[in-house]
Amino acid sequence: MARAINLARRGLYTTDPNPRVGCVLVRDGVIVGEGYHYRAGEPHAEPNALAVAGARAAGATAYVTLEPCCHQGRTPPCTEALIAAGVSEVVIGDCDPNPLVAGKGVRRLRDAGIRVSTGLLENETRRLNPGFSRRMKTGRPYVRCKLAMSLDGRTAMASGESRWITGDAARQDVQRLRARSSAVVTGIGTVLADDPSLNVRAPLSTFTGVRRTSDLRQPLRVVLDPGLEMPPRARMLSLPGETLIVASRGDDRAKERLMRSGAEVALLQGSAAAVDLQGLLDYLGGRDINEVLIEAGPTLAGAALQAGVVDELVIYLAPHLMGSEARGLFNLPGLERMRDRLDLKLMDVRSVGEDIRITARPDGPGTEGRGHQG
Ligand code: AOF
Ligand code: ZN
Repeated sequence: MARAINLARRGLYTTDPNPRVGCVLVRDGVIVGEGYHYRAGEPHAEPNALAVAGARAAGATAYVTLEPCCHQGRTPPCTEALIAAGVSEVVIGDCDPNPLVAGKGVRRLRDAGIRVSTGLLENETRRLNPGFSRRMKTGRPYVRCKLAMSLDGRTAMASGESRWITGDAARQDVQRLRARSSAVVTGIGTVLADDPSLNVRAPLSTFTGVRRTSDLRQPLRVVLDPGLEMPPRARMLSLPGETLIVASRGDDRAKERLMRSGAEVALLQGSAAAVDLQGLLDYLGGRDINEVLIEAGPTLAGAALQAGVVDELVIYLAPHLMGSEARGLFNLPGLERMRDRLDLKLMDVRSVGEDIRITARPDGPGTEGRGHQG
């Protein structure tokens, strides 16, 4: 199963909106075939592994990171392929949360006389697809919030200057976060201040497993722009990939101007100052968005954290001090007592080039029972 997980990871940047899945076929203690899902619309992990094994699949055990599908989607059901090949046992990591499959794949295999067990390396297999499982279970995406700060917790000088806080390696790491995400979300404040590109542009070698540059998808760029202030000449509008402007107030002329610049405009619930984040996640889930990356300033990052919509924080910590005039990481008004603090749980800490990357999840009141994917 560990091998199947490594295979599944080769689809990290390309399977979206499908899950990343790996499969290893073993007969008499020898691997006779292996495969993984590469792109939606192309074969799933199991048929790829079966094609390698050929006749040696008969009597083999299949280790699959996700419950084999039993429905006709863009591709035929994997359960039927495993049955036809004469596989005698299937060992599954995580159950498929897709209601078209959930549990039915296991049943179909058992009904055909195949021995089936589930839950092997379940946490690790589940971690492959935090967004896919969240969306299948709740209709909403999994949300990461990426931030870069100095050792004294600052993110921009008082002037707004912020390029660059972290070094090359950390910025390349952010490219990987973007490339695995279905959407990157920012606020109009960041667009007006920095005119960011929010695209995937690192060399192909940055993205393990991607075979051709054209297989790499540009995440949907989402700008939260309650009052529709987006400049039609913003840099991101001239780049490959789609840009979605989310407003809560409609001005037809501004809307038309933006649409002529190639943007899509959606009107969602919200006030003149902010788009409603819960509604935004429902909307993005409805568009098959699995993983969302928030790359924004302290206002949107703070609002997202306080609204309880952040599942994971990725914070790059750079070894310099920006001083007391510089701006902080989050706007979190209203915290006065120690008991008001927002607790975080550290999930991972590691060096990335000269910087340190901290992965954490909110662990405070109001975050229980939100089904974190660890
Ligand atoms: C598997 N093995 O490798 C994957 C599975 O439209 P399709 O045919 O690609 O089906 C997509 C659905 O199939 C997806 O929502 C998920 O439930 C399952 N993905 N299943 O047996 C795989 N990628
Ligand atoms: Zn399948």
